[in-house]
Amino acid sequence: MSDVKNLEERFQERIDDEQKIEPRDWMPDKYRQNLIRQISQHAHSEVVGMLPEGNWISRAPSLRRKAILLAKIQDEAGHGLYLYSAAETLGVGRDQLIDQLLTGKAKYSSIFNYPSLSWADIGAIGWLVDGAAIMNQVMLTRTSYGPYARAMVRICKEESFHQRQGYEIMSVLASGTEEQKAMAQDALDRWWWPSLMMFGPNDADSAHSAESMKWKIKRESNDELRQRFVDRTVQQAETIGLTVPDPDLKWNEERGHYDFGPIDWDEFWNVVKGNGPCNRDRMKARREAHENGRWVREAAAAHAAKKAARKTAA
Ligand code: FAQ
Repeated sequence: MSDVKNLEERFQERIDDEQKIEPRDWMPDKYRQNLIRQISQHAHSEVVGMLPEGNWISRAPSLRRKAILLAKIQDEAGHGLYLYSAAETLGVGRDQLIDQLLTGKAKYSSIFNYPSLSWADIGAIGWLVDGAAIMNQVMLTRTSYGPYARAMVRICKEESFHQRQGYEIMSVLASGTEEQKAMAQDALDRWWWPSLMMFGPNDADSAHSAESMKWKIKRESNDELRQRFVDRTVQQAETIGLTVPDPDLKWNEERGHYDFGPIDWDEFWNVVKGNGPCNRDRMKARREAHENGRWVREAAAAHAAKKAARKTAA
């Protein structure tokens, strides 16, 4: 048996035995590359994901709502940082990852290419987008790569607070005036289908799933997680008197799940390829932020170099 085959078999045994893989452990190159891809796209999503909500900081309806929204958005920045750090443990530089985002080589979640048009959208983002994010990320607290799994534990705790604050905004609006209720319903109508798309293509069309499941990077499939999200969220909508915008939605007694209508995959791929309503704006905002932060990075690097030189001289 060749050495690499031997190593690969031992690696798979460790995965099957539920051992965590740590940065200095041997791993197949494809495992490393798959993780760098997923973790960095996840990090980019957290950072780009600040933009739709950032749009409402100055227009939050009260000081309390503004403080909560600011804290939530800062949490997302923190998630991006933990995730970039986790990706760096795999031997890739942060500059390289950011460059991949800014040049359009790396993806970020399709959901952040939709506009936040009203205050109710901030409720819908917390309720549905963070709700979908947690549904997917709870399994990632048990992912096989140690640094990613550990980052996800804290992220999930924070996402859970985000989901509740979004649902609370929606429930206050839904029990308010007719106009407020209509605003909440309109936000649900616009964010529902894009939220279902967040889970990625159907299992049959998911390029990475087979390998990611074998290596326990993912532990549940895109469709399983999407179904769980639908089952849970439909009941939450009913509780606050809102209607999920899907005429085909129906409880299926036999399956013990809701059946739901077809997802518009053309829309999904169109958004992923850069043609969603806000893709260009999002990338422009990120590129400008990167340029505007250049002097801070340069000053920090100069400071670090001076400190290191002083240490060597001492
Ligand atoms: N958008 O083979 P699969 C958040 C791509 S965080 C764009 O099924 P995989 C927090 C996929 O990359 C939200 N692209 O891929 C927050 C692949 O392309 P590639 C992000 C998508 O990786 C809340 C291709 O399609 N969460 O929301 C999407 O096995 C509020 C084939 O797909 C994570 O990143 C999509 N929706 O499964 C922040 C969680 N779906 O790379 C602010 C970690 C798929 O070959 C405010 N990631 N693609 O070029 C994962 O769990 C997985 O990567 C999946 C996709 C499940 C997203």
